[in-house]
Amino acid sequence: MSSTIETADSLYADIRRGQRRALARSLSLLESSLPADRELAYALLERCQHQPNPSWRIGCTGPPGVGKSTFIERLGCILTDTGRSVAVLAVDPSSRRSGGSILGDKVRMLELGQRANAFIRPTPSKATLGGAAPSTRDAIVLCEQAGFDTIIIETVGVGQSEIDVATMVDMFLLLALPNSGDDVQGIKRGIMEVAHAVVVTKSDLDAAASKRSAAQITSALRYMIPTASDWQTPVHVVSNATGDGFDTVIDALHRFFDNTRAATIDHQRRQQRGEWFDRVLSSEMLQRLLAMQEFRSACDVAREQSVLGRMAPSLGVHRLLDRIQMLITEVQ
Ligand SMILES: Nc1nc2c(ncn2[C@@H]2O[C@H](COP(=O)(O)OP(=O)(O)O)[C@@H](O)[C@H]2O)c(=O)[nH]1
Ligand SMILES: [Mg+2]
Repeated sequence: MSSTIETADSLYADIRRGQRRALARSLSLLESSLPADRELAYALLERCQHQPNPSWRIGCTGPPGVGKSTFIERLGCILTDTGRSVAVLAVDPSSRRSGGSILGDKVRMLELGQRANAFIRPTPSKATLGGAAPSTRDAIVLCEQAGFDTIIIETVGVGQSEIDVATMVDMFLLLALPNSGDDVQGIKRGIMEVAHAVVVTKSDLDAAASKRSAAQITSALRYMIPTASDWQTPVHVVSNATGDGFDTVIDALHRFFDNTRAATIDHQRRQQRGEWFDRVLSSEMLQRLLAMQEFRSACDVAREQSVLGRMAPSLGVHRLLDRIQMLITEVQ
């Protein structure tokens, strides 16, 4: 135990000194499921200090191939040029299978990755809690402790995971492809509703198609519930290849973080932390209980009764939990 404390102390000190290797190692600890690593990760989180100046937490979503990585690379370079320090947490859908295909993203963010005030980190996506690994929320905190004032999260372009990322950032960007059709490219309403800005990419390919898309999205947004009462979701048209349109995106970031939402971000983060607490509580509680042999056996017995039709499943669970509650009360 004391060696855990010592290691956590020195690791945390190295993170605060801005040592990339220490930060990378800490993020690996967060992702690890080994008990010793988890202990150390928690010891690190215990040491994290409140950051007086809130960072910019930006989420970036959109279908595969829309240009998220390329967009983040360019945006990150512009932001580091203006003195910000940028950490990118990329979520790679295939890393679980191949164990290393994130290389593709790393290569694409080559320029940003070389900057002194940037840090790029692939995050393995664990299936259980959506496209961003459960550890991503803690990873954000550690990057901030390391001094990064801008955290950008790239998400996988599928379903629920996109919405999940929206609950861990301040500003959520949705990237969309230019299209020539007359529908809103099947972008799911739920995602549009949580986006703080929509960015149509690849305007260098067909400027007219990009404009058309932007107009369609703008009109679709009119019929949706606004993300926040004081913020109107802008629709930008950019080229990640040439950099066209990025000035409007940067302008929107400043309006969002410096003016409009500055007062409410703290409140929003409190709410996010509360909701995250509830989610971790319900998932961890079950895991811990199931790891206890007595509970597991009682659970198996009650389940079997339900399977055999001797007891309604709802009743089985109810009786089981009644017994647990009685046991806890007796111990007290
Ligand atoms: N012409 C053009 N190609 C782009 C643009 N943005 C991205 N791409 C290309 O689109 C492909 C997918 O980009 P990537 O950033 O990996 O998309 P992601 O899957 O959303 O991260 C790559 O080959 C990029 O070079 C753009 O603005 N213009
Ligand atoms: Mg990508």
